[in-house]
Amino acid sequence: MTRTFDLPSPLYGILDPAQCRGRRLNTVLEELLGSGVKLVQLRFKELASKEFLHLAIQARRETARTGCLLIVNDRVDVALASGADGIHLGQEDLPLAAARELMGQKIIGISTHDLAQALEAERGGANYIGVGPIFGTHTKQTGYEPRGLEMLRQIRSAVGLPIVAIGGISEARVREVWDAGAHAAAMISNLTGVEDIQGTVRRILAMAQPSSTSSSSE
Ligand code: TZP
Ligand code: MG
Repeated sequence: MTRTFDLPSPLYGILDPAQCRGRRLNTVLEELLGSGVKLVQLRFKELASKEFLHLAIQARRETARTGCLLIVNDRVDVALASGADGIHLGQEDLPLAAARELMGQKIIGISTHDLAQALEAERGGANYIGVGPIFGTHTKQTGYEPRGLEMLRQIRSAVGLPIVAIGGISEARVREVWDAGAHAAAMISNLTGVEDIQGTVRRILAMAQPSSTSSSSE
């Protein structure tokens, strides 16, 4: 299948109000953007639609200023109404084919937890896949045991789509997931929940080697 999209960055920042240590979402987003994050997802599980859209429109404005891609979790309606670049969907969310009808050429990312799901997402025309949880995490009750780096390697060798590893990834372990084949590492608590967000982002981006990011060498 022809690849339609390359991730713009080896770091995928996910903004979840429950993981921001009580800091304002706009403040955390500013810190992410100010330190060079080029791929951000809004993951607002508990927010009313009106508030979600309001924040997504603000985030759209800010991300557009810095050339950062904006992905909305779960809510195709909010993604479209805010002008976001794409949507991220789990296995229980709107099916990929239905989302594609609505999203047109915009980015669709699909969470996957094993090789079969990863291949199905590729066949269905996803633009990238999330793979996880790689390590143990307290941020989400995933219902899955940590998948580990071996599954990441297996999926990387079988699937041509850009791969985003997720689940328990910290600054100390980010290199492991890149080395195992992830084009980007998605981070929530160890990114927006740390004291020094900007320093953390800068160190992670500095660690990224061109050969481990996206498909520039493929
Ligand atoms: N999907 C699989 S694990 C996870 C999601 C949304 C949570 C990852 O959060 P953290 O804090 O980076 O472990
Ligand atoms: Mg979901």
